[in-house]
Amino acid sequence: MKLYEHPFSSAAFKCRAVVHELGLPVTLVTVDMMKGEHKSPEFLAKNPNGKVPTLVDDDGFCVWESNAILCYLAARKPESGLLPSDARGMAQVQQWLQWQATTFSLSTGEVMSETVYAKFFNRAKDEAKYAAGLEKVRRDLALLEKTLTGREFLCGKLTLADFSIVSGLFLRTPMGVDLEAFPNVKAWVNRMESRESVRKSLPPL
Ligand SMILES: N[C@@H](CCC(=O)N[C@@H](CS)C(=O)NCC(=O)O)C(=O)O
Repeated sequence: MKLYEHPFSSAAFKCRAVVHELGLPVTLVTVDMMKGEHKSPEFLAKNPNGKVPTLVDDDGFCVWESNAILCYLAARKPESGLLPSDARGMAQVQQWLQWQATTFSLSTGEVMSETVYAKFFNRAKDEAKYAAGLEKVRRDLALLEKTLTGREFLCGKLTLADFSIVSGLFLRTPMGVDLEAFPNVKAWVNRMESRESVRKSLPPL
């Protein structure tokens, strides 16, 4: 399998972490986004959205959207328990994957846009947009804080939900996101970032 990705993409980061966690034979292929490789006809044939990450299996089967890629990877090793097969366990993981895609990726994306991306693209930070984004991130962190009361992981034990959601926080320092007011979240992020699979997936910052 090949994972087309970029070191600074949070969506790619979670896929790399699950690849390492499961020890799957996946070759990482960096897509040169500055050169627009992700919009080339060759890449669009794999993912018509022109985005990373994109996974291509050995027989040419393609899957895109990072949370779908996580499910495809976890299905290779069901014994890992990262994607439970019982109805309730699976629904709980899906609940968090969908919350990540529809809610947390948007709030963290707004903050990232006014910090990391603004700096990268040499554009001025819009303070009002930044403040509004940060408020939404804090709203989401409060939900995670409550969920993590008395639990080590979001669904009780380690699942795809943890990898998917923690990916929104790996750039928290340049994003100006402070976890001091969220001790359960802080402990959980530290727990996740102490895993070798996650550490190996962090980009050189
Ligand atoms: N919802 C997608 C988001 C993927 C995404 O937005 N990737 C960014 C990099 S983090 C990208 O490829 N952007 C290029 C573009 O939108 O043109 C996922 O989870 O895979």
